Amino acid sequence: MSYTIGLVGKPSVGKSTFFNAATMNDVPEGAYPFTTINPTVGEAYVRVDCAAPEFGHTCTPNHGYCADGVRFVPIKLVDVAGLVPGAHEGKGLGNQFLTDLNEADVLIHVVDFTGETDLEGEPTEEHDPREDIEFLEAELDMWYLDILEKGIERYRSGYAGEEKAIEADLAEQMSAFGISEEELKQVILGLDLELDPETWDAEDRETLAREIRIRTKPMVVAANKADTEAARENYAEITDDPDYDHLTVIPVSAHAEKALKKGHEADVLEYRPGDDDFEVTEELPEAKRDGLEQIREFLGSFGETGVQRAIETALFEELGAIAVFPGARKPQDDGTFLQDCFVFPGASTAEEFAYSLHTDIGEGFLHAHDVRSGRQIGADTELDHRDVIEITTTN
Ligand SMILES: Nc1nc2c(ncn2[C@@H]2O[C@H](COP(=O)(O)OP(=O)(O)OP(=O)(O)O)[C@@H](O)[C@H]2O)c(=O)[nH]1
Ligand SMILES: [Mg+2]
Repeated sequence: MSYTIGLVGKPSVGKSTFFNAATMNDVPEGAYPFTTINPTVGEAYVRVDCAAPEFGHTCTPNHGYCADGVRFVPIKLVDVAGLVPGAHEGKGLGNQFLTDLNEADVLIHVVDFTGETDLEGEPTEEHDPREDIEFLEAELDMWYLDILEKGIERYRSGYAGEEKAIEADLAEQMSAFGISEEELKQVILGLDLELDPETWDAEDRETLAREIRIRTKPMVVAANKADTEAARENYAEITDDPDYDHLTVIPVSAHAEKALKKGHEADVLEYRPGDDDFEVTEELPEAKRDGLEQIREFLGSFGETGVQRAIETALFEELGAIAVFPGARKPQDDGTFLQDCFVFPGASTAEEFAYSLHTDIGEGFLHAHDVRSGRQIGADTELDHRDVIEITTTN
């Protein structure tokens, strides 16, 4: 399986710039709203400390790449059109692209922290980025509520005479949310609601829609344009505001990440995505040098450009995913080593891991070994991040 991360936010916040920086694509960027209309899916990466050096080996990745002991494991990133207030009623480009976001397992909300764009993405001054955070959550909630209302409507019209469990039927109607029957039941009961839509009033339905949204679309905030003074001031203020403690806010400069990656590609500097420094390897004109020194200062104060951190925080912390290496206790004859590194749900068991590799491997599961310790582990053992696991099957 592969995870998809969706970039959301109002127009002109830097979603496409972030996307290009992370995936080295070239989708149009512009200081005017709705530069992006159609969604683009690209390959970005999450960093995982490679396990190969612990075995005195270098790895041979099938997907992504490895740079000085850091595996860059591919994941999908989606860039969509900007979202404006009222999108769920068709404002701006409407909510067609919300449907594109349905595929996303987790969201990065890109926010222009300079305060220099209004809620429609038009230039302004001293706009409070907190409003962006509020509006986006509200807009997503209304989109969820629309789907929930439709699900309830369909459930009502189809229910008569059916013997199916109520939550099974409701979960089916709400499959657009990507929520399982069991999860839906938990959410409903967790809110002290009955398993019967007829008993829910308007407020219950709103609360339920919001709860389903929070469960199915975890989110981090990328405080973008942090290379500007204005954005840094807002970042300091908002991360100090106790009302926003529940959010994970990561300072980001999509511009800086893009400049460093382009420089690396053009062989004028050496930079590994997510690192806290880089090395200029060519003579450069003064203006370029100055620009790079400013980026170096930024890295000095924030530790990195924030693009990698935002992606990894979304996947590993908000979503709780883990990365596991399928391995073998004996060396492979063909000289390959740790070819794969898979990202999948945290708390997965050895058997679930086997199934995620292939149904046949899952079905034939006999036992597994932790390759580091050589110890045998059972089917129900929960795996940890960076485990190296060998599966033995009956076939
Ligand atoms: N200073 C600064 N400007 C940025 C950064 N990222 C993006 N921008 C600028 O912000 C403007 C909008 O960038 P886009 O990437 O087109 O924004 P978007 O969110 O994709 O916009 P829509 O497609 O219209 O929704 C452009 O002028 C970018 O150059 C950044 O990290 N720092
Ligand atoms: Mg765009």
